Amino acid sequence: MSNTSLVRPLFEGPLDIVGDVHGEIDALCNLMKQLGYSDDGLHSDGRRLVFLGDLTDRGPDSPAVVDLVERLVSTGTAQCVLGNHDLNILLRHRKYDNDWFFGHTFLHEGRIVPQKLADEAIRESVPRFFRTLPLVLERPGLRVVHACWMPQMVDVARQGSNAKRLYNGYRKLIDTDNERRPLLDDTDRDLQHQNRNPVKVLTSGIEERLDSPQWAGGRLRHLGRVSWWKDYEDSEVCVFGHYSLRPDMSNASCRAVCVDFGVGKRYEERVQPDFEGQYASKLAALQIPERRLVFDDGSSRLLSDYEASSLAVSSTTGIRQISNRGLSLGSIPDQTADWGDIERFAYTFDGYDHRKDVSDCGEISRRVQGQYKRGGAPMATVTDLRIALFFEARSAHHTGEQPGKARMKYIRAIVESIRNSVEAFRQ
Ligand SMILES: [Mn+2]
Repeated sequence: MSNTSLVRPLFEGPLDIVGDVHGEIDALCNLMKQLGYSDDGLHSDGRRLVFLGDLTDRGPDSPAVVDLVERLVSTGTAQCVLGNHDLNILLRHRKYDNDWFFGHTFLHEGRIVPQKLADEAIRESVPRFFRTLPLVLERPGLRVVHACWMPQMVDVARQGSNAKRLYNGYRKLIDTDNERRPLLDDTDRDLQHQNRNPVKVLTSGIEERLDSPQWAGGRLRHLGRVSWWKDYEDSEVCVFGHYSLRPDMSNASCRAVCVDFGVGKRYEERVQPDFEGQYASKLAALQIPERRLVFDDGSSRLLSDYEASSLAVSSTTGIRQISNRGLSLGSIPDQTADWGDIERFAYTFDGYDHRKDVSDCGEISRRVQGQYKRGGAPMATVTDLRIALFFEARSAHHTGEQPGKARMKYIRAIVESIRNSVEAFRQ
């Protein structure tokens, strides 16, 4: 039986999680090629595509993007969550940049934006596909949502199976509440509709009243987006889109990673007088477990160490990772712990994922050992201490022997130094 909840299981195995496409079919085809997918969305290494939603609007060919993604999803080679633009089409809400769906040309600052317009058949088929999309995908250690993870809202969505019905139900409820509170102004009412409706929160995030209104998306806005990821501290990594970052930026907090690098702004780039075919905006995919961002122009970069430490699963062992920031005293083995406990803890930080290669880890390990021999307590960064500990676990694994008495003394000294650092950090 197929799962119809709005919160569904995410694919297992290695993934390429693609940011907002916004009708940019060429960028999507290029990105799929860069990632090594066939036109049918198949990958020789068994990797799979996951789309973060916002497939449509702004770009030249929204129908082609929906067509492609629908084909991949229906054959089970890809998954996709619903974005706010997709939601608007599902609800048939006409917005500034979804004229194409209603068969009208898109005018931006007085200029026609070239777009494939929908006909009656497309106006039937696109919402029919969007109706089948979940709001959230999840697996142990990893979450996927278009805009914002908020546990209470995810719990509500878990009980629902129809995003349109859930949206309309909350819309009515909030309207009724607002009517009972005549002192609310329009901005208050908008805030209620944004922040209390689970479908709105998951697809477009939480918002707050702005001190001074700002012009965005063709209208004056009194609400601004809240950077919810700065307070996101769950151990599960959350991958999301929606926030249109500059490609050289990363807003990733400790455990939340945004994969939207503004390809939805290409229609504006194309009409710049000095435009010569080189886009500043990019379409990206986040590779899991590699933690590499791959862009449609073929460039790529690894998330920085700080971001990397947030990622869920070790690429060597598949064991769930705990970032330095996520270390609690309770998660660090105490003096009575045996090798088994310490080994388990050692594997919560994959040294190979944090350094270029094995010899790098060996170098760090030798440095930490040198300090231990000189002074008893190794003094190093928590990252280096954990790399040294990971190195011990790998050495024991390769020799097939548990560390001897002297070795255990050294290993316990590393663990104690980690504990001391975390304790000092907490004060
Ligand atoms: Mn969006």
